[in-house]
Amino acid sequence: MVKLSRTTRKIFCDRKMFINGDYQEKGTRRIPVINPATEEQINTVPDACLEDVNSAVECAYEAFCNKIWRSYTPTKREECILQLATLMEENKEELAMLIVCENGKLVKDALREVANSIRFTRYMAGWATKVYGDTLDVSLTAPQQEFFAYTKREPVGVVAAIIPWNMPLAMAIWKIVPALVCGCTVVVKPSEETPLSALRLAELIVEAGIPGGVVNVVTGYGDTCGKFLVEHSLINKIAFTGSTTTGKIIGQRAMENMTRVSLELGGKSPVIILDDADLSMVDAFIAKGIFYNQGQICAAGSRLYVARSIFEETVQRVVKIAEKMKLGSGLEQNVDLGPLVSKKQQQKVFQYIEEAIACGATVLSGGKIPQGKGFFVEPTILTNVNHGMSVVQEEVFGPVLVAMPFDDIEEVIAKANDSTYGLSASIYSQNISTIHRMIPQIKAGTIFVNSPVRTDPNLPFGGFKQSGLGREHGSSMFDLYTELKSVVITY
Ligand code: TXE
Repeated sequence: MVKLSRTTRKIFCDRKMFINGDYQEKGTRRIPVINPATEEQINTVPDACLEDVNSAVECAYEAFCNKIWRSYTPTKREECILQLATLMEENKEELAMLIVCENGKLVKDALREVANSIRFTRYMAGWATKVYGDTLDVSLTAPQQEFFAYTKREPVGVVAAIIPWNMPLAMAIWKIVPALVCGCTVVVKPSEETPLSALRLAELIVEAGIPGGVVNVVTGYGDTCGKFLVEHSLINKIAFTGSTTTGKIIGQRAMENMTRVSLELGGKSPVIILDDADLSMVDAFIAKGIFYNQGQICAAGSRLYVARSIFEETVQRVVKIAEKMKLGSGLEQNVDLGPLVSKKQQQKVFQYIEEAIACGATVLSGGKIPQGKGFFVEPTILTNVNHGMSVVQEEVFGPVLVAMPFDDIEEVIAKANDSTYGLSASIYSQNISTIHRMIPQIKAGTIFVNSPVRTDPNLPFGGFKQSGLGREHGSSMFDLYTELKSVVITY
């Protein structure tokens, strides 16, 4: 068992929200935070009321209007953000422990999430000194006049960052840091399941020299706290990651105030193994692509298509990996798969498995909820599935892989695209010509060749089709957190 360090006390004490650089709570109701491995309540956070949300938004608005943060030179902003990365580094064990306790993931994965968040923060900090516009030739004409035209980027304003529970720290960082780089102020609403790491992050943000009120955290449910935020007239931009269903509701509401919105939504990503693939690592890559983080990853490789000639062999190799996986608390050593985040998620995932079995799917491994405490689901591989089944079409968001054989490339491209989603895809082959021919035909925001899908701070990330709107990361983030102003000087 990994030892809980001195951070234990902090994890188990009840929290308030973090507004205007201080702890605040106006409402009276609280939300329990449950450890998914033990089903025990570890603490509570406020269930924000309208007054709490208004207060956070007004503080963020005030912090935007008084221009304190925007008055920091780009270099100073960069320094503060780099300092945040340093503080995260210094507190990485505590942050990881919070993630494990609220989300259930393995300690090594939580440490990796923290490390990736630090890397992302350091990368993004550099953009603070590189916000740029263009000079443009225009074809305007007027007697005796000449024109000088240019564009400049201005911060979009107050950002509402609404984030999910699967990567509680990374998702907060992916939204807060680019917004800060661009000079925006932020109200973050973490998932009601996993509010602890975002609250701790807010403290580190102030410690890093970013003025109070620039980043605020409200805790609460989606249909109250989230809704109040989305509908608030002082919010200029909503940055959301979560389900496609909720994303559509948010998108529709955002349009009522013409609030800018970016949506990073669900996925049902295909993994395509051609018959000339190098099979030496492919089984491990397939397993990692679906079982990492218990499958609770929007870009999880959840639909496996293998050329018929190598189908049996490849799938059996993945089954062997799944069968050897040890389930347990994220805090235990040598555990491969932790619990899902909540009972609700466990039940949702299990329903997909049961429904698939009832419709004729064959279970090659797993398929059950193990006895005992914790929201576990066995790593599950299903075959003999029909392409119309919900387990093939819908985002299960759990450790469930559906494996299907294919006979030719046209067929597998059509199947890969037979989805309402278009977040990511993996192709495994050694034929560079085939790969290049397939890439433009697959409708996905990110394609990895001979690797599971990963993210990189410099690599734009977002989806085609119902997987979302907009691209996070890299310089694409300027389109999310700035308004582009065109200026023409007549002389
Ligand atoms: O997601 P929601 P949930 C998928 C995954 C999962 C399913 C349900 O398939 O099984 O969604 O999970 C807030 N206005 N993903 O219910 O509802 C909510 O409080 C404003 C995929 O947790 O999308 C939380 O902070 N906000 C996904 C956030 O939205 C609202 C990651 C996400 O919640 C709201 C998570 C509303 N009306 C789940 N309703 C991915 N693709 O990464 C909810 N929220």
